[in-house]
Amino acid sequence: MQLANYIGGRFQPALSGATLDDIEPATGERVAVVPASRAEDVDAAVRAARDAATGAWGAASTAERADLCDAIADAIAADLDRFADLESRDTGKPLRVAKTVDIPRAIENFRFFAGAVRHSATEMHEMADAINYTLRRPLGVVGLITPWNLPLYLLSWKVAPALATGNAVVAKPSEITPLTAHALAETIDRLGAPKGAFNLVHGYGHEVGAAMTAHPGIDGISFTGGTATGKHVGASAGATFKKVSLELGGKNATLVFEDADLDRVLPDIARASFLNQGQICLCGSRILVHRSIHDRVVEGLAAIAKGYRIGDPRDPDTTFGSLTSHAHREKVEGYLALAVQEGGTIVTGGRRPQVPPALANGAFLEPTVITGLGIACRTATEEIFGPVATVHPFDTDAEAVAMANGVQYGLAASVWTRDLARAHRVAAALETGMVWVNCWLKRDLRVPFGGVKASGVGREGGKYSLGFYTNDKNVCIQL
Ligand code: TXE
Repeated sequence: MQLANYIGGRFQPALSGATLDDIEPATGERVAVVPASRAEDVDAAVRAARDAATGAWGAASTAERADLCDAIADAIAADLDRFADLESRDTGKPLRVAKTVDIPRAIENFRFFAGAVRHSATEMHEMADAINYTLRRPLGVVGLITPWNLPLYLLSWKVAPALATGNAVVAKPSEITPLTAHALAETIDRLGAPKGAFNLVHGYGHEVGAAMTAHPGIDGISFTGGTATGKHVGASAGATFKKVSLELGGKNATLVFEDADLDRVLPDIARASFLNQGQICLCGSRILVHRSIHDRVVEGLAAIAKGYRIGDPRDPDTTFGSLTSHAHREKVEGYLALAVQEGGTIVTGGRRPQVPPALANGAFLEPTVITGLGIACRTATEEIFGPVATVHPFDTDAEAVAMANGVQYGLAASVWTRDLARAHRVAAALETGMVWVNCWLKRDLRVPFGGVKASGVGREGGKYSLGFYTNDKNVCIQL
């Protein structure tokens, strides 16, 4: 496949002609040649976006914008199999996960924000001798920078509210997983959206991403990615007074209390560790377990981890695919070596699995459970972002909360208990943006999504996204 940038309604190569290779991680083979764009391409996209924002797209009504989002949702739904196939090839995730999680969520994101703007209202504040009303205006041109773990799922989580609120978009997907972003551009093009409303610039983060965050013509940046990159993005966007939303890494605790119904919840706890090969910012990679049930939880998790069917992501029976890239697998393997140095015991996993010859060059790694590590060691506190869970015993609720909070991150946590009072108490004490009780990754798109501490700044979802992509303007009228 030969991918192109999409700028001002035209598909085009990088202005320099440079390209980069997109590798299928399950086979190690090239799937696409992608523009390796530079600042000049970003500049062209920003100009096209600005023209749209001040032209036909800026003049579109709320209903027209919502209709476009609904039409995008319908078009992706009609093409679900192709989108899922592209996502699976690009990321190494099982096709069934792409079909049942990633692409359905992308569809839902467009539908949800179409409905959200159709039904949103602004406020009026009455005084004795005056009234105030609030106008809500799009920021103008927004830059959306997204990662490789849930490519279309996360891109659509930003594109949908950005377009629905009337912004023109310059999007940059991860250079590792550009396929579904390209398919989205083709879809939007086919639907005849106003030129420049949606622009796509492919390329490396340090070139395209950095040019976007520094560009004076971009009014807001929404970024999802690693915490180290997020620091650069925040600093650069701050220097040009852009509105910024940062959804960064996590090292999320799974707190399992002695009264949890283990037979029922262990599969969910394992899913929280290993879904998408553990490459979700919300994954529960630090499992804190009451000492009285520690061994049962470890045995149960290990049994589930061993039961995954690792292999060809396209095989409908596969439940565990490859990591997203070979470089990423090396990073994760580095943490496995570190875990052993730090005194950990690998209870299960930790190796490259046996796979069919066609996948011999794939970036596969077994789901791994580690015990015996100190709670403050690097393996237990740094984001690994792979299929690696460490298990740690605790004796009291207070100790569990202190252990959960003892990391620089603060994205999410899950609490597993049948004691409702304990659930409320612990949820309130956790330093995170989100807490799940007896569930994980249950998502209502209206609720605030985001983290505290090094996990980010700002919230996405429902009215929070509508707020981010707009500026409120108060008008005060003397009666
Ligand atoms: O992500 P990056 P990487 C974590 C995870 C992972 C680590 C590094 O721990 O191992 O981050 O992953 C673009 N200015 N997460 O290096 O770099 C980049 O091109 C502007 C957690 O792959 O954060 C891509 O489009 N943009 C996470 C996007 O940023 C830049 C998901 C994310 O890539 C840039 C992914 C720059 N200077 C990784 N440099 C989550 N929160 O879900 C890169 N980019």
